[in-house]
Amino acid sequence: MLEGCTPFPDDFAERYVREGIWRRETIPHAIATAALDRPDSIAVADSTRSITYSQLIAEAGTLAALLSRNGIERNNRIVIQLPNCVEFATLTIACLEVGAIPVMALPAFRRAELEYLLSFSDAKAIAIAPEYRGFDHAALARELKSRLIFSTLPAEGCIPMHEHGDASRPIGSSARDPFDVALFLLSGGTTGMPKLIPRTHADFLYNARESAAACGITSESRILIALPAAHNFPLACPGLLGALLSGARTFFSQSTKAADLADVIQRERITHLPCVPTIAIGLLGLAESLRGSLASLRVITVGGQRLQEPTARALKRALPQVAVQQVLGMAEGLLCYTRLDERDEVAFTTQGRPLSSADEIRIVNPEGTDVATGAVGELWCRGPYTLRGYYRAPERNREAFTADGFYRTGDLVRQDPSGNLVVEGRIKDLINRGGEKINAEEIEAHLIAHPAVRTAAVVAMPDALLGEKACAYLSLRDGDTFALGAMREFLAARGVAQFKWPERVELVRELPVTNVGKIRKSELRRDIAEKLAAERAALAPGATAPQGN
Ligand code: OOB
Repeated sequence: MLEGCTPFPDDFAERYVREGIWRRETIPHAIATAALDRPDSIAVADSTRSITYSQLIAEAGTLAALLSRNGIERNNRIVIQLPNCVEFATLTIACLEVGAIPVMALPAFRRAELEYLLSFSDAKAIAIAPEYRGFDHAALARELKSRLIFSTLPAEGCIPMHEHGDASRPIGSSARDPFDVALFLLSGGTTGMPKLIPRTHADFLYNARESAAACGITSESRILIALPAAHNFPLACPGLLGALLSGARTFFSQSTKAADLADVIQRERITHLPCVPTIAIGLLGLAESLRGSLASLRVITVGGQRLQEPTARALKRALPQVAVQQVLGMAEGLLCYTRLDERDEVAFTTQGRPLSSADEIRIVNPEGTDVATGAVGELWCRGPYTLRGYYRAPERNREAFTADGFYRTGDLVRQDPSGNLVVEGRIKDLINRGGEKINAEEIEAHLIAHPAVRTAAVVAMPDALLGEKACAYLSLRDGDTFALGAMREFLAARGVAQFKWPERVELVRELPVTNVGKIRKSELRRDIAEKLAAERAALAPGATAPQGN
């Protein structure tokens, strides 16, 4: 296996192969095989163009030749920072064909994240759209001195993806080890900087195929990818990969606005929508007249963050023809889905049960002992598509994995009588902002780099639409000031992606600490939740203005 990665132990690998879970097949080979069955069906589309399965394979083939011509070869890492577009699909397949390892990055990433990813993964190239949402990605890529920049459109210093000769590499022809690393996903992160998650061809194919089955994807399905495609959920749960393997059609959207989605759903007759609760809430907010445009939808799969039961019920009421499905997933592997034939009660109130009969889960107390059935504990998992170690992170791996290979998810769950899991909280230090994960430690490290800041703690505060937002508790050096606006400017100047910027600052003399000096974040979370509730109450109609004395 690739240096820096932890292989599955032989006995597990042999069992997964014996049971037909892992096949001796690579991702490009599997996609090329699916394409042969339906060369003229539309495979992927975005707002500018659509391509058939045979065109998908042909374009990926020319891109693979372009990569080779530019010296990209087996095991070279390439950071893919593309918006949702056809090239995301063709370039990813091309990389996998030449054996280059995509590092899946979000378009929202800026200098800080990209600098880290390029250097940590030792990437030989980056792939971008020159400009996206008003940001000059080409200029940033040049500034980062990426060795090679591939771009969707011509731009200074970049190799355009669409100007290449007739050379082509047949997709699915290279012999590669299906049990070796195909790509790197990013971890939501717990300590320090986000970790890289190695996913193998065999495990990722299984992940996508089984997900497609659990979500009822067939060759007739049309799936709308509106979440950033670099995430595991829209990429392979079942996402783009599950759709390609099933001969279905994928439509990429760069907008997550409800009205835009309704428009695409109607025009493209979309059947499947993977989304986060925030998007589901947005769809519910559409005027009654627009809801008719969602008539083609059959399955809405909601995950990334806990879906509240009233939202699930409201979705079903608004769209009776739709199956509301929940998924508890993670880039690290384990996926739990509520099944499509589940009773409403279960589908509305739980986050699903493990996808595979080979998934092993434990729910444990802080001592690592299994809790009583139905009690809340930390979720641990091990299985045919769950990683055994992060890339080049031996220290983190010692904390995140048990000696016998279970991954400690940091999620607090309980198992309901139907066997499905309910997420009750977490012990990991992150903020889940509309499904996007913000690593508290990463932001705190930026904040304490400011001369005014003595100590910083970033915690989640409740938000009706996004579920959570980040709030920064800061203790400043005597006489200094540091307001929200200044903090955001500071984070922008440091090149931190905007979705990670705290949306509120609370200045305190001292942060509350335990007797071993650890910051009591639970106290801060309670404090900010109370403050927000009090502020809401004060704003509510009928609230009496505070009386002066
Ligand atoms: C998905 O993946 P990540 O890696 O961005 O985040 C994983 C974490 C989980 O450990 C859990 O804390 C949270 O996101 N989460 C949920 C959830 N789904 C994910 N928390 C509550 N309810 C849910 N339904 O988020 C992801 C990956 C693949 C499929 C779906 C989601």
